[in-house]
Amino acid sequence: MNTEKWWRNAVIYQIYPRSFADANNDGIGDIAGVTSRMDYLESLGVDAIWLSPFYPSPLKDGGYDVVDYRDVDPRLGTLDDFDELVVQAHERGIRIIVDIVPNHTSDQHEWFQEALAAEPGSPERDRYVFRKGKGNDFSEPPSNWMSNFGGSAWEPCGDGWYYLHLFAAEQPDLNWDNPEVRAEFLDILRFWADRGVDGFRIDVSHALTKDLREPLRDRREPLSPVPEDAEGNDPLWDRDAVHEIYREWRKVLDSYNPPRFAIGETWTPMTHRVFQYAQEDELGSVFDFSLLKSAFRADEYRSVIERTYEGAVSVGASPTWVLGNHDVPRVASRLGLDTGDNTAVEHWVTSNNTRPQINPDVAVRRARAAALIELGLPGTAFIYQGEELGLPEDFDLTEEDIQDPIWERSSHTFKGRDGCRVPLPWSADKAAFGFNESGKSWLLQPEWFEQYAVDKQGRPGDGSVLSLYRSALKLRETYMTEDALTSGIQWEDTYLSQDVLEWSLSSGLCVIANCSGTCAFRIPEDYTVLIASNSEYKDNEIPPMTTVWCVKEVQ
Ligand code: TEU
Ligand code: CA
Repeated sequence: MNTEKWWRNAVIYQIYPRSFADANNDGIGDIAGVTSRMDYLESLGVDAIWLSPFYPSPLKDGGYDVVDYRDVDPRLGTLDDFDELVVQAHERGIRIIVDIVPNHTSDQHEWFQEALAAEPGSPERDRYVFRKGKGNDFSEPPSNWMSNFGGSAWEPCGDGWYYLHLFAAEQPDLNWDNPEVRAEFLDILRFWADRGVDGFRIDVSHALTKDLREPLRDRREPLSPVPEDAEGNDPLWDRDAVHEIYREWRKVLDSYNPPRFAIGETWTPMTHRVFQYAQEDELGSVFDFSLLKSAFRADEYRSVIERTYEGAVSVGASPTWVLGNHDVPRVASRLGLDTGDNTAVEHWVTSNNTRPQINPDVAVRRARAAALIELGLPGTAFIYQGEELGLPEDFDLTEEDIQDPIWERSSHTFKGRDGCRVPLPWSADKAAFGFNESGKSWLLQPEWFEQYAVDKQGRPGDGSVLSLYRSALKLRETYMTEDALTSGIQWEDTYLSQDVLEWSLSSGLCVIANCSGTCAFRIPEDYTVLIASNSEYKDNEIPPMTTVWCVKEVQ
């Protein structure tokens, strides 16, 4: 048994700390707020929480611009608060994962400030990527590389020199060819592991190393974050050399008892290359966003599930499943986008700043059904805060409210990413819906958050999304065994319809998802239904857009 590898069938809950709970009433969620809600997390039944960055930061990218990797932002608390969080979580058997952002620092980081003040060619500048511009007056950027957030990836310093940033200009990229940078991050990992942290989520883990040989190579499609060379030779993304870094990290992570968990965020096409990050001597786990990107269709779900499972297992890892995070519109809206031919789900990334047309009833039914698909799969399942409440995306934020840099700098998603970062509703009748007691909130909550509040949900049998999640997580304790994970997903092709997805696990759990928008299907009498994604379910008939978990009677 893999008792050391606790994450193999774990449910990991993602917390965006600024928006979870605010203990000191200043309108910004904080570490003590997370600790204050530990009973809630325990009653939900999660195995671990992953905290998005809480480090000191000017918040030019929601905290993914770090000034000090070994401290807590004073607005979010102190290291003592963090230590207390670890104690409280561990007492309840909940593990803690922190976010490491190694591709770039904040421009306010001491190292970058030193680099700006230092001479070109100095050791201070060599921690980042500085290059002279092209042309007689150096007025052209050193290459055609583009930032993921729009515009050139090269920011001019004013003296003919430029620095590289694959995200916001306030997020200069580190130079991972520099041994000092490598040593620093090994030390940061030790700092948090020594404080009792159980694992790490690695931000843009496929970036880090770049091809910085002169002359710099232009990219064919400068903006695309998709590697243009499938075999590790893109100048920026998913280069072979990045794996050396993680082999070094793994030695540090394995020097702890138990070994520390790590998962790479590798937002790149799902090819065999992605799973290299999940090799045992590297990070050991990698995010797979295919389920999140999939249309709500049986055939598409089946092919992404097969690919994810096989890819992970081929390197000895456990598959990972995600329906949402702080970067994408919430699943309870996203799945209601395409009411027609059901193929337009990708639309949310290229929405050109037009308001998506959502059918809310379809969205919520599908989100419930998708939850039981996700949680019915063996492997590591992620829940993004608020998903367990069925919380939809807030598309009504005003220009003054929005803080996400994507909003100004690219047409990545409609209104950027803040619509999924609105502070959670805890109590329907309180100011700021119980996010704090002052009623202040760094992002205004819409009035309709009331109906999604935690205290409006979760009573056994109330048919709420929260009850659904709690029941599903409870059932996972019985059915998501190590044997179910290693024996694999047995697909049943034989009956019903092409709109129906059915698989079973060696533990006896059988999952049936009806992805049809209109037809109901009757399942045989010898199936006992344990849980259904919507409360209309009765008499072994699965309504449209519904998933059930069942067990077959033993003959
Ligand atoms: O995201 C990595 C990333 O590639 C994002 O640009 C992603 O493609 C996009 O948000 C999808 O809509 C990570 C963090 O999750 C994100 O919040 C940060 O902004 C980014 O890294 C830079 O640190
Ligand atoms: Ca606060």
